This record gives sequence, C-alpha cells and structure tokens, in this order.
Amino acid sequence: MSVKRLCDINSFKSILNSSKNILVLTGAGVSAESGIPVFRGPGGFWNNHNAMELATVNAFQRSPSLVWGFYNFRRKIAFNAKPNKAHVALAKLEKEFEESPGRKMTLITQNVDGLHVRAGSKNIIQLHGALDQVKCTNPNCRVITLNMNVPITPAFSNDEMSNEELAGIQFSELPKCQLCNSLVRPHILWFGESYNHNVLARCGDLAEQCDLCILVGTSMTVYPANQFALTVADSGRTVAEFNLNPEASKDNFKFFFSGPCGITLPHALGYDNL
Ligand code: BJW
Ligand code: ZN
Repeated sequence: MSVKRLCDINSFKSILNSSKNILVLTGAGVSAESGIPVFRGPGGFWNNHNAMELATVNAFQRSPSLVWGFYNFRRKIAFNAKPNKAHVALAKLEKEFEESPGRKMTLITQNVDGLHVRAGSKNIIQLHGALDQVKCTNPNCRVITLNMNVPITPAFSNDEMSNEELAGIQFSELPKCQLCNSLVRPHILWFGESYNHNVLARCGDLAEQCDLCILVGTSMTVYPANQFALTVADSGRTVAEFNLNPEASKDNFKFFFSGPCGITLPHALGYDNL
C-alpha cells in the first residue's frame, strides 16, 4: 500500500503531540554534522580500505593491528566530536516524554560514536556497540570494559602510519584484557555477527508497540536494523523520516523531511532555539 508522502510540519506535530509511545531509530547521518563520516559515501574509506571490509571478524583475524588502526582513528574522531542539534533535540524530546505521564520515547541507534549518550539520551539501545568499549576475545572471559585511551596503545600514536606499518605492529603492542591478558577487540557488532537475542527481541517489541517511529539519517541497508521501521509502516502506523536524500525512502513512510537533520529535526520537534 502506498500512502501520500507529507512534509507538512503541522501534520507531523499534531501526530507527535498525540503519540504516547515513540520509537526513534538513528543512523550515521545523525552524526554527519558533528564531523563523523557516514559509511556509504565518500567518507566510507580509510587508508584505501573500504570501512565495510574492515568491520568483520575475518579482517580482525587476518590483521588485528590493521583493524585496531582503523578503530584507533575512528575513536579519536568520535571522542573529539560534539553532539549536534539533532542529538540534543532527541535528548530533549526524551526528557519531555519522561516528564509527561503515560508517554515514553526509546532511541535505538546504529551508531557507535556515543554522541546520543553525551547529548543526554538515557533510554537508548546502542545496537551496534560502542567505540569507547572493548571486549576480550578469550571465549572464557569475554569481559567488556570501558576504554577511552587515545591512542589505544602507544604503538598507535602516529596517525600517519601506512597499511604496511600498521600490519607490522607486534602482538605484544596490541591492547590486552585487564583480567586475563588476552587480546581485546572493539565492542562493535561486525558484519555477519549475531545480535544479542534479548536486545533484538526488545527492539522488535518496541517496533510492534510504538505509535510513531522517527527515522533519522540511516540508509536502511543493514539487516535486521532496517526492519523495525518497516514493521511500523506495514501495519499502517506513522513513520517520519529525516534524511538528506529522499531517493532511498520507502513509499509507505508517511512523512519525509529532506535536508540536514541538525536543522530539519529540531524544527519539526519544535525546538528552534536549541
Ligand atoms: C543524512 C545526513 C544529514 C547523511 N542529515 N541524513 C551478505 C554478506 C554478509 C552479511 C549479509 C549479507 N547480506 C545480508 C547480510 C546481513 C548483514 C547486512 O545487512 N548486510 C547488508 C549491508 C547487505 N547484516 C549483518 O551482518 C548483521 N548481522 C546479522 O544479520 O546477523 C544475523 C542475525 C540476524 C538476526 C538475528 C540474529 C542474527 C550485523 C550488521 C552489523 C553492521 N555493523 C555496521 C558496522 C559497524 C562497524 C563500525 O561502526 O565500525 O554498522 S555496518 C554499518 O552500517 C554500521 C552502521 O551502523 C550500519 C548502518 O549504516 P547507516 O547508519 O544507515 O549509515 P549509512 O552511511 O549507510 O547511511 C547514512 C544515511 O544518512 C544516508 O541515508 C544519508 O543520506 C544520510 N545522511 N548526512 C540527515 N546531515
Ligand atoms: Zn579477558
């Protein structure tokens, strides 16, 4: 079923105001205006590697130092970035909902940059992990710890290292688990890895229960995160999408707001003076 697409702020606001249960799903585009490159676009390369090919278990097994080089670079950018107005607007919306009895907003982000948390979002699921956490690779340990070290170890202090130099970093110089001294990896969900079953079930429930889904800055290419908004739209409930690029949007998303979400989202939510 195809419905007429709207970009009418007043109609959106009226649905927003009557919604009791909102699900927000964000992707890389929400952080683009904070200077963090999106995945599918010109910024999706690092040292001539496609970022998608480094975000795999195989790449890490082949060369943990190369993959750590990539994440060392990403961590530095994310830790130095500041939440933009879109992050701040979503944190403000959550607070408003929290203070209004019987209303609830939950944020599912595919982003690993931590900017929603730093903007003040609390009811948040970081579906693909977090750059500031590391996970032990020892199957008998698997402990997850907060790690804000930049560089991740002294071996990564030179930002200009070539692929060959990175590949030459010794195992002894890679980051290790504080409990068992095994190699740690970024706590990120890589391609082909399974989501935590309980987390995924919770996301599915949120999609079943919400009366409005707000989709911000995602290409909707990654399965199964791309299914949540479809669940909402396919059952006739409202999806409002905020994206730079209208082309990839689905016909049965009721609203589409085109443009940089640091501008369009605060405006649509009624926060013009952030
Ligand atoms: C703006 C803007 C502005 C820009 N304002 N908008 C073949 C081989 C292997 C796997 C598969 C396969 N076929 C299918 C699969 C499954 C795979 C998948 O979906 N692949 C597809 C890509 C084909 N999925 C998986 O492997 C997942 N696991 C899985 O399915 O397990 C099986 C299972 C299922 C169910 C239950 C149990 C088990 C895991 C996927 C994990 C993905 N992780 C990544 C990498 C993290 C690494 C890292 O960050 O270092 O997460 S992939 C990458 O894509 C990252 C993102 O979170 C994710 C989504 O991307 P996102 O956020 O949409 O970004 P972009 O760049 O694509 O789009 C940006 C958008 O913003 C654009 O639309 C712009 O227009 C817009 N924009 N500026 C507003 N200012
Ligand atoms: Zn360990």
